[in-house]
Amino acid sequence: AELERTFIAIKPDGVQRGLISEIVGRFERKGYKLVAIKLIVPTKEFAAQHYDDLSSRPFFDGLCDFLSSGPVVAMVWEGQGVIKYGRKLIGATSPQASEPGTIRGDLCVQVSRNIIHGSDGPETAVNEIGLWFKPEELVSYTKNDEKWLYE
Ligand code: DAT
Ligand code: MG
Repeated sequence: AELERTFIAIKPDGVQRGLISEIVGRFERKGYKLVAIKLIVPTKEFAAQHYDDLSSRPFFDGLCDFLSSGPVVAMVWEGQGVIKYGRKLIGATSPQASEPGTIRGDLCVQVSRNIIHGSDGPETAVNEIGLWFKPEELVSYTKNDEKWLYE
């Protein structure tokens, strides 16, 4: 099947608000395959590494404090077009600009509390998967529904 993979994280606000199953369910129902998942509290230094492309932005320090403030569900999802379409499922960066029907559009209000992260392209997907997971934490398996999702 399709080996494209993306890094998706439920941020501390999504975990605290009880939205893990809601978010996992949306990726699962779409037809994507979960290949890695863990619950971790990132250090602030780790958060800064994850968001290093935003280090010059005024909200950077608050963003890193927030990401490291509690448990995060780190995941890798696999499937055809999952990087780009995963971003579509998530919605725009600001929940105020996210369409209804998207995760951020349906489930949150403020840009700095937007509950989920998703890789924004093939290169960041590879980098973020490598930052958050060891290779042996990625599980390759055949899922029963693949023959119904892909021809
Ligand atoms: P995205 O998470 O949609 O990829 P991004 O990479 O531009 O967005 O920014 C990363 C996170 O930083 C974003 O999810 C929430 C936070 N953020 C972005 N713009 C912000 C702003 N203007 N004020 C506060 N936080 C912001
Ligand atoms: Mg981003």
